[in-house]
Amino acid sequence: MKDTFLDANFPKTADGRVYHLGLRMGEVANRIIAVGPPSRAEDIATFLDERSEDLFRLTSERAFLTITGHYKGVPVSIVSIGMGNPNMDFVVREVRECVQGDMLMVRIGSCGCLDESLPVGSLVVPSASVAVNRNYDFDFQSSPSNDNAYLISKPVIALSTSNNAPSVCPEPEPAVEIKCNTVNASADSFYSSQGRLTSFLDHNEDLIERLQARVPNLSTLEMETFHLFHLASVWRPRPLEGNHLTIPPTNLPVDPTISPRSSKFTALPSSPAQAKSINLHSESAPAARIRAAAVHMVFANRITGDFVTPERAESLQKWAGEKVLQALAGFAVDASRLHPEEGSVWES
Ligand code: R1P
Ligand code: URA
Repeated sequence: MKDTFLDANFPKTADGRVYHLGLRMGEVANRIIAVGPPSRAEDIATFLDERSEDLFRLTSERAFLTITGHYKGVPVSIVSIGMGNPNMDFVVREVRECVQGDMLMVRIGSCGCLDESLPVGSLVVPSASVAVNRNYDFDFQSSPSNDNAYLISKPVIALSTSNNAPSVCPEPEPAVEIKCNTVNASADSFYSSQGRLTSFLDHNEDLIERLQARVPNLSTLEMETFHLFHLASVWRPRPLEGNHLTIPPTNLPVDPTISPRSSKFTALPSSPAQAKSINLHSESAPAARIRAAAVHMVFANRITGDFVTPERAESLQKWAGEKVLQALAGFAVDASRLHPEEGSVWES
């Protein structure tokens, strides 16, 4: 860590960069695709309007990658978040601090599928998700039964399925089988909490059957969607002192690697005159909100035991990426609910 951070509650550099993603206001757009690996982010970024070398790219010290550009003229960001609910937590909370107005976040992630009829290489669009967590109070060393070894939460719904939010369920095409309106389970591990058997005392031999019995319409298992849906449902705009957040003008060194280096992208406020006072919570505007959705790519079918080929995985993530970009860009959001273009990295 090379930077000086100012506030233990929500650490930021003097020029407003958040601790783990390295972003600041104006570098991430209201419409966001969240993916696991950086290669998926780069694959999807090939559909953006800009030439690759002209896109805003920021890699944080913690390896979160943010790419910001336009899709058919609409500002979008693609964020590579790594794996698991803790990483999703960093992303949702820190992006939220860096963008004014609504946040529309769609996760495109791989999953294991519990529906035998859906082959690897299919897409699933869940409308709800439950959390599956290892119960650390359970006696893993000597319990004779598996009861309560895993905690299964009640479902939280995707905000895409209600209230004028973007539909990310694409029209069916012969090339890709798609199933919508299923239920997902987000586990706190790839192995034990998804019922995979290894050499550890996990008490999970019957976990998949238990999940299927407990959760109607359960279709996919992965590791981030529940937390995205949950945070979207519990976020409320926080009144700030004086209703304004002022980004101080500093040129302090920061850790993130930002490209392109020489363009306007690195020139966010650099003189006192350019320092912006952003009105985060105007009383006249309806409260900002987070809308969340997920598209799951079936990489593993847990019933048949099949696993996707690398070629199919790559073509599927590009196909899904383009469909989600279309859905996000096509979803109308009033300009008053969007981050101001002026001073942003997507300013034309
Ligand atoms: C496990 O292999 C990872 O793959 C899935 C899981 O949620 C977990 O992050 O998602 P991604 O393909 O988006 O990483
Ligand atoms: N990602 C997961 O979390 N589980 C799978 O089975 C495949 C991808």
